[in-house]
Amino acid sequence: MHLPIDLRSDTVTRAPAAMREAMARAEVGDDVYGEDPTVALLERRVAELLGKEAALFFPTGTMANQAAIGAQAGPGDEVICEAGAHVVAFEGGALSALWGAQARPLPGQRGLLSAAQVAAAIQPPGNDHFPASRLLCVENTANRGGGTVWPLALLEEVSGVAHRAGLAVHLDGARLWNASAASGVALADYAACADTVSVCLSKGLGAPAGSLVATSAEFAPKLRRLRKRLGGGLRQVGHLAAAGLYALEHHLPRLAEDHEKARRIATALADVPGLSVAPVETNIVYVELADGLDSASLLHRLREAGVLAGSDGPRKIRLVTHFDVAPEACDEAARRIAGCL
Ligand code: TLP
Repeated sequence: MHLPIDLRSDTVTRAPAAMREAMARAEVGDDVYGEDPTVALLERRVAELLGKEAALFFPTGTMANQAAIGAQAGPGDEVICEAGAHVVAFEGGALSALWGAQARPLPGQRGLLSAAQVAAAIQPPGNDHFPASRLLCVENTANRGGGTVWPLALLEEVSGVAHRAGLAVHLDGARLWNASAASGVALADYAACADTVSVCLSKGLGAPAGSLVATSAEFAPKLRRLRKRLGGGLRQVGHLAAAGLYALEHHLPRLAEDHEKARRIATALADVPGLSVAPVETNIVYVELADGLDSASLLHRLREAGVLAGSDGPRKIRLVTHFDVAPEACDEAARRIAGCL
């Protein structure tokens, strides 16, 4: 029995044997006491990569994002973001449920916002009618935008508008690694645009779990306190941190391969009647379906044909490449998709 070709997400990877060995060998301690040397090493390494003074380990990207948001926005505050942003569209309503803040979602261009849009959305101060604009959230790469990469100059411009108006900026960098691999822009240059930056080890990097938020030394204790409140204070978490360190050393340099695989799929599907393939910038391929096709039944047929894909609404499917799928499997997946229409 062949395993299906799994393109649902880059989260589906399984830790390779060498990563598991690194996890088993990790020196650990109780991280709530600040005594886990491996998590401390990972936090230092990520802070350094992102050019920040501190970084804090979280179990998930969702908790990392929400702790960063909760530390910077509260009841009655407005959080400006792109309408499809993970922080508002995919985190179970946490923004309002946990923090009492409200979202100001703006329609983006492939997940990106313009400086003029952000400037126009910031509430003028001193009027009791308006919520207080407190935080801008940006996502790089923009997942639902199509794995799009923010041009650094645009990100600087947009975050500059927010900062000058007194807002904080959070960068959801679950796939910041992919943005940097695709553009050649240093991670730290992107991170410099934001006060808090979340990154994930469990997406393209292939670790089983783990995210970090990088920020200033002054801000880190506030985040740590919220992490505890959310139940994210972990004990011998060095086992997971070891997977993260392994992933940074061995998988980070390979991300361009995932981008190449995504381009292969896009190229193979480009001329297939009934499909419209969005431009591919990193490891995410969105495909719009023509009239008469719907994603739920196509996903079902694909599953029967041994391809797992995701959907985004009734007329769009998502294919994500990762290190557990070979280039030839990507070609085969494209053939099977064309055969299922
Ligand atoms: N994204 C997942 C799904 O939740 C959609 C995926 O398969 O793409 N930020 C961004 C930009 C993300 O894409 C994700 C996960 C997260 C945050 C949340 O990370 P986790 O799943 O670790 O909570």
